[in-house]
Amino acid sequence: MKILQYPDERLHLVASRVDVFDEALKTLVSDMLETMYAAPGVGLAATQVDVQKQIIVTDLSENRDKPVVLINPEIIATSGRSYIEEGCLSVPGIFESVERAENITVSARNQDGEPFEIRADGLLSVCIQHEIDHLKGKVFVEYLSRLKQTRILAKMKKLARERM
Ligand code: GNR
Ligand code: NI
Repeated sequence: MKILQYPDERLHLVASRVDVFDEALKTLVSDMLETMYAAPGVGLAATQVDVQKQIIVTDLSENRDKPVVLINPEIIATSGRSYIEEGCLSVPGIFESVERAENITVSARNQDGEPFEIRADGLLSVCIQHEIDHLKGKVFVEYLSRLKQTRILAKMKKLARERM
């Protein structure tokens, strides 16, 4: 699938909850995983592939064989603060740290519609918070200073020109 590039306005659309867990959803999840592995990235939100549904895929395993699929994710508890340098497949070449919760508990469903809870810390915690932001239409660079955002926009526009 094609990954939208910042500042594409579709990155600001808000995703809707998934209420039908059918074969089409499984196909979409598997296409998203393939897109994330090919990129390569450690996470991908449906928003980034122009699908306005609350679907996140991640895989932080070394062998890239332990996907975690989070549908309709909700952060139900947080603690602590962490600053980890983040990157984003929709904002290539930009790496900046952002304030996040250190530990999170998330409730979600898998692609079969089964509910589960996951407790995350470290990079997985940051990654899930980064992906949930995408579902709300928020890109991590929007936490940065105006000056940094202006510089990033200029860089992205230059990249877009070079792609043409
Ligand atoms: O591949 C990715 N790496 C990453 C590194 C630190 C914090 C978050 C991420 S997510 C990112 C993939 C992406 O853009 N997901 O939306
Ligand atoms: Ni991202």
